[in-house]
Amino acid sequence: MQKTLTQKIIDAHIVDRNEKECSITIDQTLTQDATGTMAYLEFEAIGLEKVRTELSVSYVDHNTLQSGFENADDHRFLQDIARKYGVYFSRPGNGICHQVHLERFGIPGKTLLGSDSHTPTAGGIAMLAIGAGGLDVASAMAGMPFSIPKPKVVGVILTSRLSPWVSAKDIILEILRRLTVKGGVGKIFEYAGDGVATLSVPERATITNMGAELGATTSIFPSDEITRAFLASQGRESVWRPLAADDGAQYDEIVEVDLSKIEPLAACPHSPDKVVPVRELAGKKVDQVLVGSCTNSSLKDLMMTARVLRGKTVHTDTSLAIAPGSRQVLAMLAGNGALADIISSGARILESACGPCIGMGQAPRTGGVSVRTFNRNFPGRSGTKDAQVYLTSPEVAVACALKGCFTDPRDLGPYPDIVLPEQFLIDDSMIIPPAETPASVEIARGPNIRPLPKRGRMEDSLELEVLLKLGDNITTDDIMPAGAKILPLRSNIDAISEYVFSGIDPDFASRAKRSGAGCILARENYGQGSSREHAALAPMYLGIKAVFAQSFARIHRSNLINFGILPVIVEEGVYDRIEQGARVRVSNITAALEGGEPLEVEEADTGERLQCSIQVSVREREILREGGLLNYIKSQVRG
Ligand code: MIC
Ligand code: SF4
Repeated sequence: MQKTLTQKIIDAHIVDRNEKECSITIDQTLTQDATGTMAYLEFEAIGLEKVRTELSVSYVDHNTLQSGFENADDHRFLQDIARKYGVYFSRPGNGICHQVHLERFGIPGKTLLGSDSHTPTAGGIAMLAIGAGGLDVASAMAGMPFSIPKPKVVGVILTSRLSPWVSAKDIILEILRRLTVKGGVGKIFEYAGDGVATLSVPERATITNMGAELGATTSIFPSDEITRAFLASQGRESVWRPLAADDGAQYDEIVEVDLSKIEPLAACPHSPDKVVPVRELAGKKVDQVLVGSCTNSSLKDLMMTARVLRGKTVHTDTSLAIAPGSRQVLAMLAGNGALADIISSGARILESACGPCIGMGQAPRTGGVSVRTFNRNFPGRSGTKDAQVYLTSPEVAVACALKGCFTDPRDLGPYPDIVLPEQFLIDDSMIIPPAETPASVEIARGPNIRPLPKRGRMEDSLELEVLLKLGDNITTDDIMPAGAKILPLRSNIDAISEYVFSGIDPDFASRAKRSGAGCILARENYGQGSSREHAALAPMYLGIKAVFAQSFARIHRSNLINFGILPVIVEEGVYDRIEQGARVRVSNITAALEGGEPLEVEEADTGERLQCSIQVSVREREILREGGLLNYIKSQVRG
């Protein structure tokens, strides 16, 4: 039978499959600092001496603003723990995890699990690369297989080629426009068609990166001569191998995209799927432009930006800041003179890190319009509650920076001719290998690194107060906000839990604590966005025992299960019947988890039955019964 590329990689890694899930072995893992401290504390709690993967890398790219001791303490902890447990450590300043991984470590055909939702970036070089919570990554580092809901494989057939000034970002924005932020749930997007050969690896990576915004499990491109040239440019041609779907392979769904028909696009506030052509926004004043993030800060993106800026000055009313995705990119821009063009234009140079993408600086002015080459524009994520954040390509962004208003970049004249070198600058001196004598490595733990909170076994019945009633597409930024003030508390659950839902309801944490046992009610796609397990762990710490929703985003749903929070599906009509402040009684939990019997849910005051169910795999039931993944893994690893 002809196979898709996805099927081939899954088959080569399969451990177990059933109707609902497939479990695969994980070759490589990556963590970043904001999720990594927890992931390594969890790995330590599992109790192994060394990681059991082919390669594990720990990056520091999120919490790089050191306005107190917390982040620096975390960096030290991460460096020590990496050396001790057999993990490579990419130092702060070396770049954003996804970009550095693509450049220095990714291998076509391998599996990668990362504690960051944009891990699918590595799909740009034909890896099956999946984002997950820290505990899932810790478990993969311990050599355990990773389970994904049995995916539907969507064939995205690209035909023709992009017009000048239209770029890879516009392709994924077009797909988001058509399919929305819920459109990819439970699916893997596999790219094919003659348009693939017109896209470089970093362009493919822009697309697979932002496939996360579709809610997709992952996205993947074939490995071809372009992949080979990319790996050769990184001095890594030896890991290349050709990989593609078989001719005639059947996809579950097909999406066709004629690249020549796409025009410059922008995602409007406050969702990556609110996409319109830039020309519809033309003339609207822009206060701030940011170029960077794991979506759009490759050498090509920044060379184009530099060429457009050459000899010009940023508009008087607009601030432009640029964060190159990796130290390799920054060093090459410095070496070839492009950095001088950028500096001369008045752009502000930021370090090679996530920076403003995660609210670490550069918050826009009150009500400001910010044009960003990033992947998320959820409300408040920029650090300014009422900012209007638009997501675009670097081409659109630089046009806006020069003109001070939304500008279709096609109005800038001919597209600059950019030739990238065949050989990139290779300098891995900021990547520290594991220690040769791990026993001698002492791990420094600053006062901000607190022990992991624990949860006991699952109760058989619960009476819960509905602490918050929410709508559709609640993001993990809503649940557990990030930004320069809150992010440094990622290793301190006691402190960070004070901020759960703080942007929506500042009283939430104290109400939850008072209540003792609570739940949340929402509609579709609850928990979309990031992989941060803090969006489950901190609510768990506050006594949240269940989330009632019509549907859940994949990673967040797993995180809830991993921390012993019941993801309860509410049937049509139930949402309208329950109000905030109501009490619900959940019973028969043990039987529902052990024997798959129905969960019994009723309104505590009236005794009226509510149509709810718990739809989990056999493995997930076992995890929930234990009260979370950590207890479950410990028993497995010991056995
Ligand atoms: C994000 O883009 O939201 C983040 C910050 O990279 C998160 C991870 C985190 O919250 O630490 C993600 O995408 O998973
Ligand atoms: Fe970092 Fe932003 Fe990418 Fe998340 S989306 S990994 S915060 S650059």
